[in-house]
Amino acid sequence: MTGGAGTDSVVLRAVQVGGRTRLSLGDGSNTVYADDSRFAGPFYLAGGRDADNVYLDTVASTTAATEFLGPVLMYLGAGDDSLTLAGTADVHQSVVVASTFVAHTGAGGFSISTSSNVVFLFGIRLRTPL
Ligand SMILES: [Ca+2]
Repeated sequence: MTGGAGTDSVVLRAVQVGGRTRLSLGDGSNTVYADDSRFAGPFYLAGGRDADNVYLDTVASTTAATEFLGPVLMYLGAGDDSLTLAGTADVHQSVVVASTFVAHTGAGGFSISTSSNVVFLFGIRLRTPL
């Protein structure tokens, strides 16, 4: 999926991706929601300049987690970016990561929010190099 220079909003709800997921959203303020979804292959997300906000399994009152079985790589680019991993209202606001999870942030601010419902299998940790 490729977005242009304008504002892009991507909502993935109960999506099952068997292969590679690639979201190249370009400049402009981009927002990505993924809930109750399963990404079996590598997950790549690139935002350009401007603010990018990524919400992974933050919708309450669902019955499933969001699972990343392959490596996750995000380039959020310049601008004030945020990454929210799971909500706190119920246990099904949950993110399961089975491989690596790397988020690169560019110039500008970056905030990350996680909850206890984030599970990194095999001792993998979230890494956010600047
Ligand atoms: Ca959920």
